[in-house]
Amino acid sequence: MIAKAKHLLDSCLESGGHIVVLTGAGISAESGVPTFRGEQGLWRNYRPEELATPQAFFRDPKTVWEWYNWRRSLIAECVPNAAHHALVALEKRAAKFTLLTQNVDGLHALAGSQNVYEVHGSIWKVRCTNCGSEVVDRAQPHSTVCAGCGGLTRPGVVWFGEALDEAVLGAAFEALSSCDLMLVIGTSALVQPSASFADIALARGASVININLEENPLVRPGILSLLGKAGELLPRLLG
Ligand code: BV8
Repeated sequence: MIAKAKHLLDSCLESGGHIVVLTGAGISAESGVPTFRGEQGLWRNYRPEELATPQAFFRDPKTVWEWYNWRRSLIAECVPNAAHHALVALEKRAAKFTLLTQNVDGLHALAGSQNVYEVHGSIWKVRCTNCGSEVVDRAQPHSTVCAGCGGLTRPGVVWFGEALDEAVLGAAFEALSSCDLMLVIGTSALVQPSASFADIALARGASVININLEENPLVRPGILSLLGKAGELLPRLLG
């Protein structure tokens, strides 16, 4: 299977095709960042879907900020792994390359990836719920009071039930509309609209390679799936 995937990748690189990559929490797992649906995904008996919502935040901003500050302090200690670095090398070799990530940890940019779209926002961004100002702030823990207007601040991420940033989603659809090869890496492919990106690429006639530790809904005919760790498979795929 990996030989077939390698052939698809090498042909796309040789023909100057557009490679679009979608990553999920699984690509950061080997860096020590807990995945959403793995056993570490639970936090003090809460489930992410219960905390990562505007309702949960406005009902109990203190608890939600505690969860984000815990994640920020944990992610601050994490460094990019071989999978992140492999994508940096791939971007340098590709004629056209777009990286869409569901992750909010910032590890792709830290590794050196350039054309990155954080479709679910960034845990390092903080937005005021009153004046809307948004800053990148790595202070630990982050103050919940806006420096500008004194309003309540929230993490600059997209919660369940919230629309993705229009410009970012537009850029993602734009990239998918000209995609020749799509790599989907480390995602349970359950969260919409990212979970539908592979189908958009297929409809456009692109080839799709799914790299994940375990089976996900993308393990199906028409998609080439490689099951295993991204940190091991990606470096092998890129030779
Ligand atoms: C929206 C930011 C509309 C916060 C996150 C259509 C159909 C059904 C449902 C919906 C739909 N449209 C909307 C919904 C509702 C919802 C949704 O999809 N719900 C799901 C649960 C059914 N979607 C939304 O609400 C989205 N908004 O569509 O808006 C709209 C329009 C107009 C007006 C209003 C609304 C917004 C979704 C964004 C939610 N925010 N994160 C934060 O991070 O704190 S989602 C969250 O899940 C993370 O971003 C995470 O990345 C994402 C997806 O999870 P994964 O990345 O896949 O992570 P997971 O743990 O699940 O899986 C990891 C995988 O890696 C596993 O499979 C594992 O096997 C593998 N793995 C582990 N280790 C490795 C590995 N693989 C390789 N190597 C390894 N070493």
